Amino acid sequence: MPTVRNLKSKLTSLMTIGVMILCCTSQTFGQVPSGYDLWLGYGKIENVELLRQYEQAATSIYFQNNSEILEAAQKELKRGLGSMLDRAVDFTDSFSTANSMVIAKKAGLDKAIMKSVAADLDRIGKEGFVIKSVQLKDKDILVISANEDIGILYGVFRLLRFMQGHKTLSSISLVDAPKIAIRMLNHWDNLDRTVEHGYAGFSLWNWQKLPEYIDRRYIDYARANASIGINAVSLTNVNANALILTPMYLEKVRALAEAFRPYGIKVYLTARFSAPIEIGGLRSADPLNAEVQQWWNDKAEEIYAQIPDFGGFLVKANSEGQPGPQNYGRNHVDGANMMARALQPFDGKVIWRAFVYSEHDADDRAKQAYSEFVPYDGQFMENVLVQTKNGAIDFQPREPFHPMFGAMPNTPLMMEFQITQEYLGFSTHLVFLPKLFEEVLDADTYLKGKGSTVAKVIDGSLHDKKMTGMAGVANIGTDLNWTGHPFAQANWYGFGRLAWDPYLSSETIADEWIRATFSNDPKFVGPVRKMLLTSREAVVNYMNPLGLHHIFDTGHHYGPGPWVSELSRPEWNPTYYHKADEYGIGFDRTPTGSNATEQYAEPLRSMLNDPKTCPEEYLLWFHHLPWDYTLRNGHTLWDGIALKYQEGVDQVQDMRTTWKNMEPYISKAQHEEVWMLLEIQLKEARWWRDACLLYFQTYSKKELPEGVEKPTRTLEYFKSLKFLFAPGIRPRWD
Ligand code: GCV
Repeated sequence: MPTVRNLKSKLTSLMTIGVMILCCTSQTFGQVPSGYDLWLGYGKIENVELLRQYEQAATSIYFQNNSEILEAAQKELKRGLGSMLDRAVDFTDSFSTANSMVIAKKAGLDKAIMKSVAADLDRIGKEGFVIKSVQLKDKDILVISANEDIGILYGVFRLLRFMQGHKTLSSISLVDAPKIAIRMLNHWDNLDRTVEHGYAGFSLWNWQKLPEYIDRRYIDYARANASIGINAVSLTNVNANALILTPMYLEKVRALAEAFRPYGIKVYLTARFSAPIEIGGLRSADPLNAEVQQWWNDKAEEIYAQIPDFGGFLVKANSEGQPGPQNYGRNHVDGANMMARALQPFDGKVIWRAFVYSEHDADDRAKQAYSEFVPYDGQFMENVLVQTKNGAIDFQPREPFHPMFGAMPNTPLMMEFQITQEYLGFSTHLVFLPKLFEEVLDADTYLKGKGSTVAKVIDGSLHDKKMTGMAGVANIGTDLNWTGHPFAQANWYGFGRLAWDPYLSSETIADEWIRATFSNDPKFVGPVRKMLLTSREAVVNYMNPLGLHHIFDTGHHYGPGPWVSELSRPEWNPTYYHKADEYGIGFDRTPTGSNATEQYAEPLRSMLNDPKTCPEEYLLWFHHLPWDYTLRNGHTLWDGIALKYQEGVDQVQDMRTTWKNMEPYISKAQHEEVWMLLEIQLKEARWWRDACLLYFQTYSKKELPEGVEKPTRTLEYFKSLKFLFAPGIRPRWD
């Protein structure tokens, strides 16, 4: 049996070898060193006219710096401008009319400047900023101002991005503030540094070297987050280990919190419900037991003594075998409120996850979270947010929005997106997720009439809520480029941008990211933007077209497994979800089936209930239909499914063609890296198409329509594939 020490040293040597390989070979193969910079590479400005303009703005920069956040902002400006202008940049701390740029909080602004920005400052709250070209004594001065330090930091990052996008500064006027309060990354990082469903190496958190050793990456991670407005991170897996709450780990958490604080980021931890037993020596974790309550009160006090701005607890309880209040005959309100009471004196939050389903409940899994949580609306304490996945099953390539959104008007509902690509081809497939996020946020719940979008639930405007949040399950690890696939950086970036403003378009986000990361050349930006924007539909087509879902291979979710039917829990089997038989395919969630549609408001409910009005992208999510059912384009359902799978493969081919043509605009190494990944993506898209069609064909008994390539392998071959060591699941060392 491997010992813990054994395991640690194996991990360390594997990582060292990994880094060595990457460093030695990255010029020709694998990850490209410049990928480390993310979207903060600040490439030199070559355009003479722009350069002159930016130079002019940077001639004399008044920067009022008197806090660690402002220090971070100033350093970033120095770094960003220095790199883009290719010269050292200095600051002055004495204001004069000779300044070309003025960066100061409201309280430190010159009266004349103040006049020009006062009204803006009044409407941007604590985290917003103003960037404006202001005329002073016939001279244009670029002003960045805010009410608080953090607004200045966000403003600096925005100005730099503005320049990275090669935009002109003349008459610039940007006034912006986040629309969501808690903008958070959820790391599913284990204490042994494996990452559940992580595909970019090991966990960033080097628990063994903390608290003394502050890895440079912690700072760069914080910079990247702050640049897109992320202000909260939960460090540990929701499948939690209670040890993180012990003194030995808390001092390490404190060191991370201190590293992140200058970037406006609060640290949260996942709290294992049974911690009072596991590390507290109690015999129970019953939330109504006075000793248990006292244990959590004391724990909160202990944490805040070390980390005064600690964010709070993220909790997965009574879900997939995790302990929770139901183990003691109590409910989610009892559990969440017990922790909320402990955190309340310190302004801490409880983020209680609604990802629950039970094998003992024969009802449709898609209905269970709603049934379990909606009756508790209004009963949670004020510092509790209920975190709900975007869809009712589990981060599928496409899901209808979760019906809980909008259905709990008296409870803050926090969105949980998954940035790591558990069901989207891992970090090997190029899939631009802001397109998926945007689709969910734009979806209309109709709960308060037309236009009651999910975005309005999340930003609190639908039910007038101040406490709001959006979380993304991080796709970040120790890989040189952080996210495995260089384009997966766009998903981290895009998540942050949408958490800041859930109304941003995926097109804007793609455009910003491409320019900041690669190039401003229109011959590159245009085609690559188009490639990003179609990539999500491609993955839906070659994995789960027309509303099919959860037909992934078991546990690791790598590749297709529609045939899997013998797992112990019914709702873990793909056959539970597609229900293919000789008659047809799909899950009947209308009143003739599970009636999950009743959880949606009218007129959406009726629209979904009728296959003729149900959007076709959700058809088999809500309906079980015959193989010869006629789709809107006139194809039979069987032909339509087959053609969609083919379309997905063709779209990946197109992505490759696009990328091939991009060779002149980026480095050879950058090009090669993505090219190799697209090759794998194409291979795996074909695998999905062939395996699924061969399997479903055993029921449809129909030929593949014209235009669909014939599989070159048998169904038995695909079924025989086993992936004991697929990434994202805990490695086995024996
Ligand atoms: C962290 C899915 C994943 C699990 C994950 C769970 C969750 O079921 O496969 O690995 O657990 O979601 O979100 O809690």
